[in-house]
Amino acid sequence: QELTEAGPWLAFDVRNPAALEGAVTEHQIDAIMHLASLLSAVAETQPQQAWDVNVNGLINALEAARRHRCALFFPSSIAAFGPATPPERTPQVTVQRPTAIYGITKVTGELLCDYYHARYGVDARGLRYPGIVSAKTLPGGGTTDYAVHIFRAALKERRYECFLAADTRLDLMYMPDAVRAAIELMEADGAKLAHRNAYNVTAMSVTPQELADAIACRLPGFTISYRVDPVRQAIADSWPRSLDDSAARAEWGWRPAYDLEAMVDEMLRTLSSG
Ligand code: VAH
Repeated sequence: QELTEAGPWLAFDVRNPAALEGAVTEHQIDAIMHLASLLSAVAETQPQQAWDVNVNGLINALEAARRHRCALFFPSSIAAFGPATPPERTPQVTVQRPTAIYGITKVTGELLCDYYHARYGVDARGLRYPGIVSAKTLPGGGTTDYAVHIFRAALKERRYECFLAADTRLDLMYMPDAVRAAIELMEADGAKLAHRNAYNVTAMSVTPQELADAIACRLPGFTISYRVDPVRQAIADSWPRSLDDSAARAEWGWRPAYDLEAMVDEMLRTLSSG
């Protein structure tokens, strides 16, 4: 409800090019923040639909941006890397051979955004986000969803059963940092963006056990248990354990504001206040 009261809104399917273009012209859109996507775990249950939504939806947005001279933001992901990628301090430019369909759509998206920039001059820019943790919205079908569910379970039941193994190290970012990163990238001087599609960005590299320990420090008695989901564990194991985001820091001044401790404090405070 908070979102629908925040301003004008329209519901349509991104696979419908006419509907997407109509929204752009009706509201004189000058920048498309194209976030529509099936996430990693749910995409594995329907890979053809994931391609349709994630790639054909993006092409529709890029075409609208081309025809109406809009800028475009595209959220790539650490999922755009795969098992052959160096997993520690993953470089900005390195091997990208993801093995999950979600990551394949993200690499494809990065290449399409670069193509539309080079071929048509579309001001397309992107970020390779880590797992994003939000107090405002429940996640849907992602491999890093545990990092959101754990907070609500801790407050409600003082326990959480995690679908990833205790030592599964992944990059995470608190939602306010993720939103600010997109805005700062879109407002940056385009002439300085050597890696515009898409920048590694991160805020912390965390395991489920480390996140649980940080919560337990604030909620005495909270316990975590593990029942590993082999599908999501295989996806997580194919991703980097930590990103090198030095290119984003150098080219447009990226700096995260929330580390693990600050995120846990604010997530618990926000969810406790209802
Ligand atoms: C997912 N939350 O889990 C997304 C994200 C890095 C993970 O892309 O699929």
